Amino acid sequence: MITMDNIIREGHPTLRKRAEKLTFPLSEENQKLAHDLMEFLENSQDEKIAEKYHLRAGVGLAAPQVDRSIRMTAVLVPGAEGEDPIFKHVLVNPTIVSESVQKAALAEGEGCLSVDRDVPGYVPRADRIKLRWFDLDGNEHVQRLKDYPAIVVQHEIDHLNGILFFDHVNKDNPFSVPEGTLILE
Ligand code: SB7
Ligand code: NI
Repeated sequence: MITMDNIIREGHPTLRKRAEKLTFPLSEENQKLAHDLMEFLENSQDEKIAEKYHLRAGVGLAAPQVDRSIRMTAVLVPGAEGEDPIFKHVLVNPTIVSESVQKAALAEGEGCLSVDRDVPGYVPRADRIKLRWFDLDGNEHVQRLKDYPAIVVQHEIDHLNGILFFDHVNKDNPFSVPEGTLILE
């Protein structure tokens, strides 16, 4: 299983690389990675397991964060208690087909499992995206996402392109955002 010891941190060169596109069929090794990434998210969101293994809770984990420079990421946005997850998929070769002009940022700012410090500030992103990806069997999917799930997916795709969330924070005034940006509570 993946634990925090397997997650590379800010300063590691892999986090700044553009990750490689995958081809199908996926290798056994990459299929196992897909499973392990999603298992980490499930474990990290289970209070008991997270405490036992000292896992920080996460809604996403991208392959480069475990030092595998390939275009794969797991996303697990939980639903309300007892409800199904809002978005739970391993994305292979994800791309944003189109995005809204409307920007949005989380009121809380963002954090990252690869960043061991608090970086305050708004991270302006597209509020709505049309996402295209492949599943583990090589089937293509297209889905529209908005607000929080859209922001999480953009954070994960950034990892595949060597970008970290604080790259988007305004250096002079971390809480200034483009005019009209929605602030999501
Ligand atoms: C806040 C947190 C995340 C995405 C968007 C807003 C995910 C944090 C976990 N990760 O480091 C995943 O890359
Ligand atoms: Ni991250």
